[in-house]
Amino acid sequence: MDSGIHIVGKSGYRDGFSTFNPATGETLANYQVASVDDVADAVARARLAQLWWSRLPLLRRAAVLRRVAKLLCDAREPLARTITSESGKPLQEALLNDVMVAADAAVFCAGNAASVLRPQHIPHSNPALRFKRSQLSFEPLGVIGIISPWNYPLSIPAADVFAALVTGNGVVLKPSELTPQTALDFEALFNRALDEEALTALPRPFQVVIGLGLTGQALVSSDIDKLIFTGSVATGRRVAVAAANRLLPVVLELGGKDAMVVLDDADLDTASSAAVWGSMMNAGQTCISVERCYVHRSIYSRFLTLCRDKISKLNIGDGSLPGTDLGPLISLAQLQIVKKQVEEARILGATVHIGGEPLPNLGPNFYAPTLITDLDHSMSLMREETFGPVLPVMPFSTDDEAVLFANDSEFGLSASVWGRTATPPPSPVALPQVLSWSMTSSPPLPSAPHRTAASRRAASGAPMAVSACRRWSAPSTSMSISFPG
Ligand code: TXE
Repeated sequence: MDSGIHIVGKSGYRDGFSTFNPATGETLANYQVASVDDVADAVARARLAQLWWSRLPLLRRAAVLRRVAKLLCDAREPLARTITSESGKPLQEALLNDVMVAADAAVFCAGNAASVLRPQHIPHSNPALRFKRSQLSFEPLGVIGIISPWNYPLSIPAADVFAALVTGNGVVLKPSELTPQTALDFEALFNRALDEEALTALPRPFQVVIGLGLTGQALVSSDIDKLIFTGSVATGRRVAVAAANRLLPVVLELGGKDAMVVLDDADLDTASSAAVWGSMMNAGQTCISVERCYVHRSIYSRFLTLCRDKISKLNIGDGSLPGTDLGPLISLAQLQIVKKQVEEARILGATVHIGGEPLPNLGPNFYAPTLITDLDHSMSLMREETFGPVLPVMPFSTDDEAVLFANDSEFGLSASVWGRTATPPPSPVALPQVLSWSMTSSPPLPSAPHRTAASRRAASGAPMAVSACRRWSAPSTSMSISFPG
């Protein structure tokens, strides 16, 4: 049960698998794996549906999304329960960071698609084209493939699903094998919204295929027109190679090692709360979580005392129980990654102030929230994505040193700087690899990219942004002639 799933059958392909509650280890459900043919069928259905869906006026597609937002809000409690049972996160996080973020994304896409996709006049001054008018319009690409992870099983795919659909595309989603039910519930909810909008035509533009990595591979090789993949660097690299082989445009979001910098004039109570929340939320399994914290030497020991105190008060347990602050990790495999990084750091001289070990008495995948210091950048804990409830803190002496530390990473996704000055010295310009930057730690907004084009290996593309709809469209130029008189 290492990976959190149990494969029934020899190859795990054309067979079935089971899902487990990460808090208790109990079996949740069994699923059939979608084969290459099943994936091809789903893509063909989405393509057929795209014909009628793309011909609907944009306002009608937006109305469907608004209906989805309402249904998400109405079904928030059962949806949150499903998310918690599959992912382990506390119910309030499932509600706020998955269900409500998804509803927000639906409303945002519905409200902004028309202006983002509005055709644009292309001005020119060529006298030879005096009687010609050019226009740039944004046509849907066709069918978008989405491969998504387990850490935000609803909000991560939903933002992309909505942007792609409102633009007039069909969508085929392959969710993580650890959280398939959330995706199936989402698909059912979207289809209900179609019915309620009197759009009962079949087939449906949004299709979900369930399976393991091979099903994802089948989607990459299928007849889709663009792909977004969110997951690990290793799998992302394989996906990029497979996509390159067939010249499939692909957007990759592969995680991060986000730095938090606390300046000497920061409000320590607020900054320490943010560090604890930013590193522990969703048991640290967030691509924009606080993975490294750099604190000015003059406030370092006070900051550590505050963090230690706040971590010691966290209520660890089954996320479905009221009052739980911190749930389990998603799987034993994820727990092993965290354990290995902390152990290695300890052997190399790190000091664990609190935590630093699994909590098997609570369940198979629990890891104690951990505060750790005496670190350096040779340690995997400071270089590789940890994706666990660990807050590593290092002191710095000057702003330049803080910037050097923050930039010393192969990843680049987001960062935060904490201080009282309106424009802190380590500005976004000084953190060149950071793709989004904030004075606070916050959940992503549908209107702002937290994933942007980058040469760093973490991300490419900015799907959760105002421009998201354009990413799922093909800009096309048309020219018309109008002679005077
Ligand atoms: O990811 P995988 P895993 C990071 C995090 C974590 C690590 C591993 O550090 O420890 O990745 O997580 C599908 N072709 N993130 O193992 O394997 C798979 O079925 C096509 C960061 O869960 O990358 C699932 O749907 N698809 C991240 C998805 O890829 C394939 C969130 C992700 O699985 C495939 C999650 C293949 N060959 C993990 N193999 C973030 N950025 O938030 C697997 N898949």
